[in-house]
Amino acid sequence: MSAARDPTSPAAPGANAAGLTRADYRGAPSTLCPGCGHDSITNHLQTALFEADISPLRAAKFSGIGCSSKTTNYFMNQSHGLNAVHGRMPAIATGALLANHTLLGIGISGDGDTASIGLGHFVHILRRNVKLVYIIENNGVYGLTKGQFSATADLGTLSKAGERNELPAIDCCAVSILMGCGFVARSFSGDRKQLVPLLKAAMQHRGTAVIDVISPCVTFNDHAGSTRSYDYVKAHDEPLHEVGFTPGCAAHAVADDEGESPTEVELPDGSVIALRKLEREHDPRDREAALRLLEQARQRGELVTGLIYIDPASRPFHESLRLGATPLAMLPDEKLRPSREALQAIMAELA
Ligand SMILES: Cc1ncc(C[n+]2csc(CCOP(=O)(O)OP(=O)(O)O)c2C)c(N)n1
Ligand code: SF4
Ligand SMILES: [Mg+2]
Repeated sequence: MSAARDPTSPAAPGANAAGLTRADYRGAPSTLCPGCGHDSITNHLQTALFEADISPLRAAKFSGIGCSSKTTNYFMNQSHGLNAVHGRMPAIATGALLANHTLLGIGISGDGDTASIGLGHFVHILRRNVKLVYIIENNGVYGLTKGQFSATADLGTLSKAGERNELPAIDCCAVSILMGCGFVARSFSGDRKQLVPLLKAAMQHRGTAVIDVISPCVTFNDHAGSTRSYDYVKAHDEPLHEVGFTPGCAAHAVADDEGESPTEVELPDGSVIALRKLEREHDPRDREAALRLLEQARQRGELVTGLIYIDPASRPFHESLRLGATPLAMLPDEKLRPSREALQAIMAELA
């Protein structure tokens, strides 16, 4: 497998615009339990990266600790990658992407990694709006340490041993919206049709793009009484819309058989997210409506999936800091370090 294509050789059959095949987006073989939702997400992520013509050499993968955090090893094995301490993925990603904001950053975290031990770091990456696709592989438990409830476990859900969770869940989508995040989606690891376009849209977002993906743990949280089992999620999944994504082109609405056109959200690069309504009305550009939607879903025990909130005018952290076009990592030493004279002048002032 090679992600660095020789421009003089003809592209392989089935290659994308980067000259790469689907196989170039693979990583090491998974060591997760067969049937784990996290592996389905890896598969959909590889598809999205391939279809979006991403160059693996221009991408950086970040994760924390947990079964979910092992995911970064299972795709694009020629990309940069960094596996952080439990819950610290956002801090590591922030540093790396400030050093080079031209990389495509992909962060993979668990619900424990993000909402339990890492919540403090999560809210600050959202507040800063670092340009990063932030995928939460949410199974409601600490899978790696054998199935304790995480902070996203629903009140009243049962553990494998029959213990009842007595604490309310933290909704990572609601937290994200409240913290100013401009791309907030929820999906299901088993819904390729919804998740692949959401991932492609997230890669174009100018800021942190959170996708909270419900991802059942077949070993510790797939039993009756759990609200994260495959059966429960399939029975309660309420997709908001059919999601389409067209990269880098002008908007064009195509009416369906009933004459209804999709809602189109145009991103700054000209890409278009097309949302074809299903049962209910929801405009993801309306922040208050997005928060109301999540609160109603919580009260009714529904699992709404799709694009919940988007602000296409979102301003990424590197622009707030006015970093300029050249990444810090590429600036020569003389631009990064004060001269000996400048340092001496500062020391003299402080003396
Ligand atoms: C500082 C620290 N505390 C606790 C642990 C033990 N630990 C490892 S993974 C994990 C939870 C992982 O849960 P989650 O992020 O939901 O990932 P999953 O395994 O469910 O995919 C815990 C508590 C650790 N590695 N480091
Ligand atoms: S323990 Fe659960 S989360 Fe971890 S690999 Fe197995 S099924 Fe997946
Ligand atoms: Mg988990």
